Amino acid sequence: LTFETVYIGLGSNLGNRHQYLQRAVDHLCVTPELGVDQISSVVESPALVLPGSPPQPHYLNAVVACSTTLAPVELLKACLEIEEKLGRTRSELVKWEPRTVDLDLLMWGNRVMKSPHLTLPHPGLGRRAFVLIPLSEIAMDLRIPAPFNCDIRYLLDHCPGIDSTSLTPFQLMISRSE
Ligand code: PH2
Ligand code: MG
Ligand code: MG
Repeated sequence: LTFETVYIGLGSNLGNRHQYLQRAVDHLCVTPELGVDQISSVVESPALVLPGSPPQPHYLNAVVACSTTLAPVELLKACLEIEEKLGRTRSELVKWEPRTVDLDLLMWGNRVMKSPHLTLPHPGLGRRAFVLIPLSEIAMDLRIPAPFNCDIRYLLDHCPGIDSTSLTPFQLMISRSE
């Protein structure tokens, strides 16, 4: 059985944002064939919105490192199920609506893939301070494969929005069931 190290980005900008992130972690912790190994700090940033769309509440974001035997698409499905359990709704028309919780598969080992439903590594990873800051905290030496082909530090050094992304005192805990 091979365990892959995977990184999942968590985000929330609706309702009790901290509680939604913790509940997402709790659901990951009880997901079969998956263990949560590390959790980053929680950062806050203005919502990145598509050009021309109305402003949105600020986001809390964090990144978790997990070990799993789930294949990429199985893991994606598990993440979508957690979003659904936590009241996430998706509009057919509007992309990037405010959401209770968002779980994004950032990296699955060093797998590179592009399909209509899943691209690895996550295509937005290099331009998102709210991903790179927490990710670098738990995986500073991580090398990101194609099309990035560089390490986290390089991406951080070239990322916009660093100054508008701040650490918060919120903490997320790995829930251990006896
Ligand atoms: N996620 C989005 C769109 N915009 N902005 C911030 N600050 N954080 C996010 O997680 C985020 C966003 C789409 O998933
Ligand atoms: Mg997202
Ligand atoms: Mg998403």
